[in-house]
Amino acid sequence: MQRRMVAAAGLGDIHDKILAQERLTPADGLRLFESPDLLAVGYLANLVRERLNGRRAYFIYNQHINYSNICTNLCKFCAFGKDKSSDLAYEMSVAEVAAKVLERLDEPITEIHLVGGIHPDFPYSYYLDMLAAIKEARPGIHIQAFTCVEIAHLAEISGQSLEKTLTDLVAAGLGSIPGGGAEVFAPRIRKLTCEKKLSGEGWIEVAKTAHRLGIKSNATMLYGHIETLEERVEHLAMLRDAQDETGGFLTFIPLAFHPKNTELSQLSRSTGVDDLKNIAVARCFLDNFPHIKAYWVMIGPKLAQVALSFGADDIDGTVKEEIITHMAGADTDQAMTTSQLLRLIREAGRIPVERTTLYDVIREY
Ligand code: V47
Repeated sequence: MQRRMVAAAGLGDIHDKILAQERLTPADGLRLFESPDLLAVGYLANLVRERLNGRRAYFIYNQHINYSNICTNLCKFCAFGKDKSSDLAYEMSVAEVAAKVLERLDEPITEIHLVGGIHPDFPYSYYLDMLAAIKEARPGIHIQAFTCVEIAHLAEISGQSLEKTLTDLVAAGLGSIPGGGAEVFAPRIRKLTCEKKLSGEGWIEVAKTAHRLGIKSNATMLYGHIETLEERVEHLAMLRDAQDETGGFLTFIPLAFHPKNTELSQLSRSTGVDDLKNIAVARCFLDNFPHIKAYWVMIGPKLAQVALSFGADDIDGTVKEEIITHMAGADTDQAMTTSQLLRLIREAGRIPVERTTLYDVIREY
């Protein structure tokens, strides 16, 4: 029956490729994005998802800390970054960051997700001290910190190579790198929305350098603003090529653009169909990525739950104190409890698995 549904959607040849574990071309990726048949695309993605991850759905007990929103890039799609002179600008001292960690020592947090803007004045030592202070406050914790954009900035201010910078960061406590800052790699999009930001090639270079040093990282794509479907596929193809070279990416997270309080506030929010398509096409196209994450903060817990049958095998985590998306108008909660996550996953017919950052299993429920 499914075979007939996929054939009726004109995707029979892509179905055959997926069954044969044959790589999809960019033209195939584009056809999946263009297909009006969400269920057919979702069915294909679910085949890949279940082949790679069975019925498991991962989550993590994590804490987000955004050490400062002061940023020199001021990207048009971002409501978080502020000029130093803004009334809404803030920065945390190293002691304040450590205090945030100490506040929650009674919770079984396994990961700190630590990112911020491109600060004009913080010295290199601030970043190393911050990692060390977090480790001192909570020695067993895994710190997933600094997007590739921040790492390129740290290399610049330290006057060192990317390799040496990453080695310093790991020595101070860095465990892995989150997927932010990728946006859409196409130069056209970067020029129109984030001209000052590290280029797409630069982002990939930082990720690949980290991978060569044994540091794992994630990847994202910010969709639903002014990018074309071709540019989305191009972005995915660049990630797939990089992953072929290094194998260091853990998970891909499509990020739904939230327009409120941004310079693109005239745009509308993404639709549910587009949110699910981004998950599903990514799952079909990124055949060398072990995981695809439906970040509930961005698409809402209800759609993230449905996404677990459209290619996603991870729903992120407890999060707590999410700022970046909420500044841009997200109406989701700022945190979820383990029991809320378990309920979402179980009702989706999946097996909840609490994981570490590196996808080691802590507990299968
Ligand atoms: O880098 C900025 C994006 C990212 C908006 O690696 C926006 O596991 C939507 O990368 N609407 C930060 N998105 C979030 C991020 C992330 C989140 C959760 C898990 C992981 C992971 C990574 O959010 C930024 C930027 O790409 N962003 N502004 C906005 N208005």
